[in-house]
Amino acid sequence: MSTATGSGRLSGTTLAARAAAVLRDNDTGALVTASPKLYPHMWSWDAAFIAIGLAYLDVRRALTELGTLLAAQWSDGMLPHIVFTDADGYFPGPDRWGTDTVTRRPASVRTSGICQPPVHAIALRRIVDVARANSAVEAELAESFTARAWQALYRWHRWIARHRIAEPQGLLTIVHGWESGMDNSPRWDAPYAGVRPGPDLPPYVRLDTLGVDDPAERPSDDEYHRYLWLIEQMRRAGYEPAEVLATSDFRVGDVFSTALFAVACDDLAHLADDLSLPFRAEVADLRTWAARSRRAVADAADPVSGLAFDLDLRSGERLRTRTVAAFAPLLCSALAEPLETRLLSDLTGPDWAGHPGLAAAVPPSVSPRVNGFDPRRYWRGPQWPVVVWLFSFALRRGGHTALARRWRQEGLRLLSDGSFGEYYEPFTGEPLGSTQQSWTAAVALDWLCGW
Ligand code: 9WN
Repeated sequence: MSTATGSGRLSGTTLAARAAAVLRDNDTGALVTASPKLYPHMWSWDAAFIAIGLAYLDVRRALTELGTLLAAQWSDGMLPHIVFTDADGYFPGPDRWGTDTVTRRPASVRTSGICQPPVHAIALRRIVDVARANSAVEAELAESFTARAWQALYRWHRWIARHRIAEPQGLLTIVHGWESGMDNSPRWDAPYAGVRPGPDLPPYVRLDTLGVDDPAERPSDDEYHRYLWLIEQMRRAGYEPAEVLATSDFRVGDVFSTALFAVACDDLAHLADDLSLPFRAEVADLRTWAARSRRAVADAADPVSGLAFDLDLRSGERLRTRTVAAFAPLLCSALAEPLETRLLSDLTGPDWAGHPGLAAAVPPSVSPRVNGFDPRRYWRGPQWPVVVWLFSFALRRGGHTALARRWRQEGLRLLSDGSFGEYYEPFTGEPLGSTQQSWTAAVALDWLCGW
């Protein structure tokens, strides 16, 4: 564990203790809310990262987190992006989603009707590794959970493969910016321009802007109107996967989610092999989906820069916006040399993590040198610890150990004031959005205790 990091910053030990306190304070027993004020529910991809963080405190509790999410899985395999608690204060809540009448949703929980990036098998594999390093008892707990949960995770991946892989390109299709986890990223500006809210959109009042110091740190009202319209369209389509794809004003092939799907498929297959689980045909499917997705990311990459670009499936337009998601090939090792080195030097260079003005040398969500970069507004410029963690983790696995360690160090520097911001102003290091954000605390724990 690292020691003191400099003036005004917490030592590694204190930071880990504070991160653990965040997860404990946000714990309702069955789930850790994404944050106490702004997000008092469980979010799908947050839960995966949170489970990794929990593994350093209590493996059993980490597995419960994944179990809670899987208990909300719809009967067709979809893992919903929000599992609602009884708390008020978040909009859109379950009534607005209107999923109560959907019979594919388990009756015991209220959920949203879309999904988020499929990082759960990546988390489970990580937790198994942590458990094995901890003790034989925890290893046994994690392994037996894996044997029990494996098929549910497979069904989740199969749902994606069946309903959300758009051929011939093979990219994972999203039907709402929220499904990417990068809600208002400029990646989605062009597709959102084609979303035209109807006059019959029921009225609503935003609550999210009340949970932050400055509403300018959140998406705009105009963006929210489109977000709500897409929900309305899906609700009218009964959240039927084929009907949603046919009727949604937003249908985009997402390179970042595709790369994560490739890695998650391989990790789930690896777990079955590692534990000798009797799922040979399913493992073969997973390997096929992984290879197909990796190829789709490679095909989406520019042959000169290596940057991978999303595809608007409605207009056919390649979305050449320079955001951190364009480095998706690095997540799943999709590119051969010299393109991988090209991408790495771009991402570490002055347009990105090597920009001379950054408070911590990790990639922001959008390059400061791109028109429209906004250092304070959500996914349009700030640094997101969880994204940095994903790249550091992938780079370490891919053998780029020195860079992975550097980003771990710089990522910890970003978090070292101990407030666990949702995202950070890249030039000042100011925490923005929510504080006590659970997944930020979780990645801090992994960087501090697992490397
Ligand atoms: C909408 C919970 C979630 C994250 C997303 C992040 C934000 C929600 C919101 O918060 O999205 O899903 O209301 O803004 O963009 O990645 O999972 O932390």
